[in-house]
Amino acid sequence: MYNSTTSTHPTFRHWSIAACLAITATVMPVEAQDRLPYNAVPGEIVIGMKRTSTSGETAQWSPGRTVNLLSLLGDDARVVREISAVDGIVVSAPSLRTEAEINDALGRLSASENIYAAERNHVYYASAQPADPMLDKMWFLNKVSAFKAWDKRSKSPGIIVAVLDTGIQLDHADLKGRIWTNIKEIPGNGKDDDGNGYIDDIHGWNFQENNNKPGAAYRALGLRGCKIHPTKRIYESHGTHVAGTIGAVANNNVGIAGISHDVQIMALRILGKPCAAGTLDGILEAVAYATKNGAKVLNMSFVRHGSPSKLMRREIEEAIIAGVSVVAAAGNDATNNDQRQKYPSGYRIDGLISVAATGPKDTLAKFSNYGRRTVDIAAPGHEILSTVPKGNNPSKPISGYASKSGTSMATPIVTGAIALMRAENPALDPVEIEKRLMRAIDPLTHLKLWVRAGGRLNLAKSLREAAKPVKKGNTKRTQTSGKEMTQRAIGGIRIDGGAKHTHRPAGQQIPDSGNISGKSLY
Ligand SMILES: [Ca+2]
Ligand SMILES: [Ca+2]
Ligand SMILES: [Ca+2]
Repeated sequence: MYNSTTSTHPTFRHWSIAACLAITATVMPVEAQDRLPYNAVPGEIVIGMKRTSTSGETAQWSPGRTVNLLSLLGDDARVVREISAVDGIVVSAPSLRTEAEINDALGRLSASENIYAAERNHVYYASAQPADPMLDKMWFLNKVSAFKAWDKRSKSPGIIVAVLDTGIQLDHADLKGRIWTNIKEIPGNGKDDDGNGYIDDIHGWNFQENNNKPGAAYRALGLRGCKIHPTKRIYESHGTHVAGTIGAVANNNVGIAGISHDVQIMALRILGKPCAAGTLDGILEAVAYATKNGAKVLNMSFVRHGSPSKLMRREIEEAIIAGVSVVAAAGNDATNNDQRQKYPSGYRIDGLISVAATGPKDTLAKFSNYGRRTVDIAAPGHEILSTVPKGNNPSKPISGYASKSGTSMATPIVTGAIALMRAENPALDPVEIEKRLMRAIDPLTHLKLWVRAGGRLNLAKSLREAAKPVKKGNTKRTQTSGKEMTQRAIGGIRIDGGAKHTHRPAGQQIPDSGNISGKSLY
């Protein structure tokens, strides 16, 4: 703090009392979850002098000139404090009220020969509060205690997350540097350099069209009944939306922040035209590809009603045995999955986590499927803001944002949480990850009826659970474990012990009766 008796700078001496008072008023702790109601301190201007010597100590700012300069800011302008390290001062100018008045004064100050710059006193936040302008609209971050979690860990740069979905806009401004790159493959030489069976697979693979372009396709607009619009075309957006929720770049002053601020997203395009559908063959190949090429989490925001696939079950089991966590959407039919199975979320395999969706009031979203035995956990899935490709240029999409609702949107929130957990404690296998994730929920009475965990994801608690050391040989069932399956011989995988039917009780309030915008695709 400025002290008038020891200052070597006579210019500031007579403003010292005002400086002390003002400092008391402006220096305040910024809680991690709070934001100030302004982005610059009202009425405050920071003035920095030009450097006139290499030491930077000698500001050629005479007292007379100072008075003249400050008079530009009004009669009641006063120095709030000195920033001696940069030969500068903070000035309060309460009479400058409008944006135009402030800009005019800043312009005239900056034109002065001795002043290097005059600027608004902008507010910055601790890194756990990312500087992404759309953060205020991401209601679900507070709900899952993301800000608290990010104080502990916000990045998982070594973790590869495979997104099995539509294509992803690989050059989206908020996904820059977050798309996995296969460093063992030389791009564009027509050879399978790493011998993994895929030629020039740099960021993943397009299993829909069997090529190395897993970007978001510009395709005919889908209509009801999987018909397509005769002329109108659109970028597919589901995969980009999922990818952004998992790992959009934080602190880049653009758009949103992903659950993990640094992660590698492997783009595996298994869904596509005509109605954002995929087929078993592509999914099997994609699961195998992800497993062989280092993924630690698979995001499966898609679903099929009806009979299970033995092939897919085996592929998922093998992925989990190889150390890959699998996260799958429960589906959006508002039905009981214990009675009417959906896959892949319905495979009752430890290490595969099926996800229901909740809304801002922490109640089950009205579209969400549920099942006390076959749906594991709930996470926010209503009006989730994330990245999407936009525009009408078929060769270059615009980086956009949109809100979508669905268990497809809840699933990547859990996936992002698992990426952070796996970075926090690399010793955890998928079975252990699931146990700890289920244990770390916020218990909610009404969700006991709908999901096995009886609650909603809590990111901060999940990270705390993840940090605990692994107890060797601990096979005790967790309190929330209700899969009641027999242990298989290998890898902690359990097989289905038979589903007990549960019904949505009559009179139970159906939550989130507000408008659900965006398409609930799966
Ligand atoms: Ca290859
Ligand atoms: Ca190659
Ligand atoms: Ca961002």
